[in-house]
Amino acid sequence: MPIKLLRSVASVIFLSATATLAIAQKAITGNPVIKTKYTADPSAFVYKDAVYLYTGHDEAPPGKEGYMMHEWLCFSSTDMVAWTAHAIPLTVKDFTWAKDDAWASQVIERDGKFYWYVATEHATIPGKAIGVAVADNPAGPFKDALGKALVTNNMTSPESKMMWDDIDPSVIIDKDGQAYLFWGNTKCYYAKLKQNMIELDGDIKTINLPGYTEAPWIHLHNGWYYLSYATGFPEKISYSMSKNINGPWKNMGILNELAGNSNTNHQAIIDFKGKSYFIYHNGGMDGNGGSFRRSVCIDYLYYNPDGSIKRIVMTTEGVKAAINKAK
Ligand code: FUB
Repeated sequence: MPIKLLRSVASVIFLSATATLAIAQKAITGNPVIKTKYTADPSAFVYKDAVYLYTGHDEAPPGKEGYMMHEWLCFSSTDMVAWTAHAIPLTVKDFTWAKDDAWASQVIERDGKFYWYVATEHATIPGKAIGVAVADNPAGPFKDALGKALVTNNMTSPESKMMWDDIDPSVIIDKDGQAYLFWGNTKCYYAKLKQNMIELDGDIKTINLPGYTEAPWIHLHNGWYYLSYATGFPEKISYSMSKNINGPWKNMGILNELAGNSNTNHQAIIDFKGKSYFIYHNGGMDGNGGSFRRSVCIDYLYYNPDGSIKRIVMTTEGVKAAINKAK
C-alpha cells in the first residue's frame, strides 16, 4: 500500500478509536455514579485526598419487590467522577449475632481507625439493630468491633414498639471531640458515644422533627449543625439547622424532591476540594431500576450566605471532576 494511503487509513482508525473512547467515556460518567451494581443508602467521608463512598447492595432480581441486601460496598474516588470499587469489605455474616439485611450505614475515622456503623436484623433480639465494625484502612477489611449489637430494638421500646425503628445510623465527632450517633425510623434518636466509639455514653434521646421518616444525616458546616432526613413516603429529604448539636432544631423545609422511581430517598452531604456534594439514590438505572434496585447519584449542593441550603437540582449529567483549588 502506498505510504500516503497507509497514513490516511491509520488516521481514520485513530480518529474512530478516539471517537469510540470519547463515546465510551461519555457513557460511563454522570448519574448514577456506580453502573455495575445496584447501590443504595450512600454515606461518604473524605480521607486524605480521596472520598470514600459506602453503600448497601440491592440484589433483588427484576420483578422482585422487597429488599435483598446482604453486604455493604465501598468505592473511592479522587475526583468524584471516576470511582474505584474495593473488594467487598463487610457482609451481614461478619456479625455473628445478625440475621440478614445490610441496610443503611456510615463510616467515620477516629485516631487512625475506621468505624462502620450499620443497620441489620438481629438474629435473637427481635427487630433491627445497629452494629459497629472496625478496620485499619477505610476500604477494610472490617471486623465486628463489639461481638454484639451496639443498639437493639428493646433499648428504644419505651419510645417505639416498631421492629424497624433502630436503623439508619449517622455519626459525627463534634468540635470538642465528643462523638454522637443519630439513627431511627419514625423517631429520630441520638446518643453520645464513648471515646472508644463502640459504646453509648448516657441516655438515648429523641428529637422532634416534623414529618420525620428515617435516614438522618448529621453534618457540620461553617458553624451550623445540619440534620437532614427523609420525610413522608414516598420520601423527600428535609433538613433542620441548629447552632448546637443538642438543638433546638429549626425546620428548614424540603432539600430534595422525590428522587425518581424509588419510594425511599437517602442522602449524604460532604465537602471535597472546595465544593459541596449531595449524594443520594434513585431508581433510575436501566429499565430494571426501582425501589428495590436503587442507584447512587451525586449532584452539587449550594449553601446560601445565611447558612440555609438551596434546593438540590438532580441531574443525569452529575458533577464534573473535582480538582484541587490552587494554593
Ligand atoms: O435500604 C433499606 C432502607 O431503605 C434504609 O435503611 C432506609 O434508609 C431506606 O433507604
